[in-house]
Amino acid sequence: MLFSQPFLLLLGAYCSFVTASPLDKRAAPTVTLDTATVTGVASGSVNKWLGIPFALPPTGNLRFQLPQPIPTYTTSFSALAYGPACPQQPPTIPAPPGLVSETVNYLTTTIYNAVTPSSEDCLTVNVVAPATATPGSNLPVVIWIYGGGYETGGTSSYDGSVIVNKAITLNVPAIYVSMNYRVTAFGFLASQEVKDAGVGNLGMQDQRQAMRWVQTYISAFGGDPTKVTIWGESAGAWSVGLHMVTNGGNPAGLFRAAFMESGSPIPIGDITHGQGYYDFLVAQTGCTGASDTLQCLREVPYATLMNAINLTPNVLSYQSLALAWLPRVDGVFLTDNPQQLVLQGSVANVPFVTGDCDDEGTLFSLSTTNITTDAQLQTYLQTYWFPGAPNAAVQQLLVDYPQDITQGSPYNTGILNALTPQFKRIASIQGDAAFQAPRRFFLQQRSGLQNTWAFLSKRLKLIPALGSFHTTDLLNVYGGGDMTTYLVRFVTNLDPNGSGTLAWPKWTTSSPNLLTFLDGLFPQTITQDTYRSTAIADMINMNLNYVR
Ligand SMILES: *[C@@H]1O[C@H](CO)[C@@H](O)[C@H](O)[C@H]1NC(C)=O
Ligand SMILES: CC(=O)N[C@H]1CO[C@H](CO)[C@@H](O)[C@@H]1O
Repeated sequence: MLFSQPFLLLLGAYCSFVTASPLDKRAAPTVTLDTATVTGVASGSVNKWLGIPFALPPTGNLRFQLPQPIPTYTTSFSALAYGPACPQQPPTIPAPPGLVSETVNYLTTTIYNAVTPSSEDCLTVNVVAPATATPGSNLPVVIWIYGGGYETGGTSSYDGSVIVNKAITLNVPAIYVSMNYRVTAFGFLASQEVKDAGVGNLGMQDQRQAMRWVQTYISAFGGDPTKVTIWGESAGAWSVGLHMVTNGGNPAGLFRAAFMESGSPIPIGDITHGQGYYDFLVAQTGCTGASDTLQCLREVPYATLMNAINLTPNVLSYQSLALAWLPRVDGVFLTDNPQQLVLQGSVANVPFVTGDCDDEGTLFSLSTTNITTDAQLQTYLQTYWFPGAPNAAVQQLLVDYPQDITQGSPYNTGILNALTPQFKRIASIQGDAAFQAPRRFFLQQRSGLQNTWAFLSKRLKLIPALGSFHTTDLLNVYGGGDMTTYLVRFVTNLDPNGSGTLAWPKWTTSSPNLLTFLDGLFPQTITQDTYRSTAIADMINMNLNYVR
């Protein structure tokens, strides 16, 4: 076994679900929403309401339509179990030679697999509150947005009671809300037709609708709608970044703080850049020649549509994070490339935290191990990452990220983990392109204008080939670790600091501090966000200039 016992225990803690103790004799909690009584589950120190619909089912003629609010709740119901996840596009897990089977098993059994069960009728929220909360408690609220590359993910994978229990223990009680949102083509269909119909970025609109639901209903659970933090990981953190830049940077009262784990505002091109995938679905589902192809796609059977979607690239296929399905500039939710919006100052003026894992790119580079030469890598970057970039610009990146396994990712692992001679180099490029460069860019643009904190997780560095890979910080925050402490304090006080934890100074241009999580005897330290400075500066410019 290459994995340590604590690592497996951490995984177990992450993957298991906390259920009500048999000793729990409290009566089932209820809340009143409009004229309906909603019954939840009493579980230790918390109450949970699971699977509450927050929009009409996006099925039938509401497929590929904006989420429709539920006018009023008039019929009482029980909210005892998570609703199904939205339709999932399962990733194809690559298993290049040299990858140890434990790693492959981890990837296939956890978050990188599709969440089940799933259904098109999936728009539900979950609320976890301290058992003592009542209407009028006015507790801060944290809204969780899951990741999964905008192609998978569901709320049932994340146990919010870990967060609420930590908040109770630290005497900063808070309420946790999570929402399902549509992913893959159901949430991010993109084309001229979609733009003309005004139905772009539906997954983002679902999130937004759930945020409006919180405004209307969270006080019934004991929450304060003026004290909402939005929080997400991976595609969920990218989503938080997009909520910060939409609507001219006006948060519209929906949130007062933001917490991003592996994600910041990313470079995104026009919605018509998705036309090829749209046309592919039209062709695969027999909609070619229809007078209204969008309406035709609404009417094709679910299985037919799903089979077609599953033929499109996923987050772990060759093009990896150059995603087929993702938010795009639709003129409505996004009026411009999010990074241009940042430059224009279209940013919610709220305190935020943004952080990364050290080795963000390793996982996404398992599918490109057949790239073995500089020329192939240049073609790959010009084809998928930076279309239109001149040769000289891409060649500069290859200088910035040299073919030297000791400089690649997993970082600081010397000659180890080189699955192929180019693997660590590609991992470094992809991790910076999608995560670290957008994070540093966002902080450079916004620090001094609003309170900004940043972190870097170097934990679990010894995982073969992957190092401190994308999602490893989830084990900390959903394992009730030190990051959970910082999170709940931030949600409550708009400052992650407090007694008993290492002081986390703000990120500023003169002192770009990173709270750095480490393995070993000294679990945290403060480091400076100055590594790979030339390479990341060039990457920031590539992201701004050549948008997919
Ligand atoms: C690597 O394999 C993929 C298919 O998985 C293929 O599309 C791609 O062209 C190959 N790349 C190289 C450089 O051979
Ligand atoms: C609430 C709190 O303790 N905030 C502290 C967080 O850490 C910074 C930097 O050390 C202090 O300046 C804050 O007072």
